[in-house]
Amino acid sequence: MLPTLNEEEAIEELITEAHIAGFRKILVVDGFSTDQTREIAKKAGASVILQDFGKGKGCGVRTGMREFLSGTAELLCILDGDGTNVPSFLTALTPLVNSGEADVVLGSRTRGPREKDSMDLLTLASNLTVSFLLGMKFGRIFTDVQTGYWLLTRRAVEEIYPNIKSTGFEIELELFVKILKARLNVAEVPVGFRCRKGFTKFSFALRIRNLYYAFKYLASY
Ligand SMILES: Nc1nc2c(ncn2[C@@H]2O[C@H](COP(=O)(O)OP(=O)(O)O)[C@@H](O)[C@H]2O)c(=O)[nH]1
Ligand SMILES: [Mg+2]
Repeated sequence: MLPTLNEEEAIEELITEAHIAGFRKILVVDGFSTDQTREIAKKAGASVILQDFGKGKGCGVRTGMREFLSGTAELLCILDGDGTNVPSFLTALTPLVNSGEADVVLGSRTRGPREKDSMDLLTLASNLTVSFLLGMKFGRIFTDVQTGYWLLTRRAVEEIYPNIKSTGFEIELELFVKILKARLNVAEVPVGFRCRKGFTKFSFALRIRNLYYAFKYLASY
């Protein structure tokens, strides 16, 4: 699943990469882009749906999870649709779930090879800090809980989907805490991270909003 909002510069190449990496079904869940994202994604061979529940990335991810649950696939992969995430890193992780070692795999961008200037120092520091503090709540060390790279088994999606309420960028924080609270087996593996195409939708105001959620989850779990 690729959540998208105005990603016409990135989406075609990303879908091609995902096909090459071996993804069988590519679902773009679009947040009412005003550019050519949906048209380009369809032409590139993806299934494209519009998100429900309202505005924001969280609504997109929830719509994608619901769509996944209505089908028969065993594994759900989530990747950002902006060209920063490299699909082949996720397909390389499937043995971890196929062997039963993990129900959920997170791709850690802070531990993996990062293209120069793909993540500024402040974002890197805040990702590491929030990950460390939230991980400690569950007695584990994590390095990138706000990652866009997720691999989930059907069992994991079935378990957490009914409890996921996020509308915006706090979705990753919520996925993380609910997955750990459900005592699913979680593995974290380094993944590559590239410079974005187009422009970020994670504005300063939305960053502050996410900080609020980080404190909220730190206080309540
Ligand atoms: N479906 C959907 N996707 C969104 C929305 N907002 C952002 N995204 C996607 O979520 C991913 C992460 O957003 P991005 O702008 O790259 O944030 P950043 O990675 O934190 O800078 C990208 O693939 C965006 O296109 C939204 O409202 N709906
Ligand atoms: Mg991004």
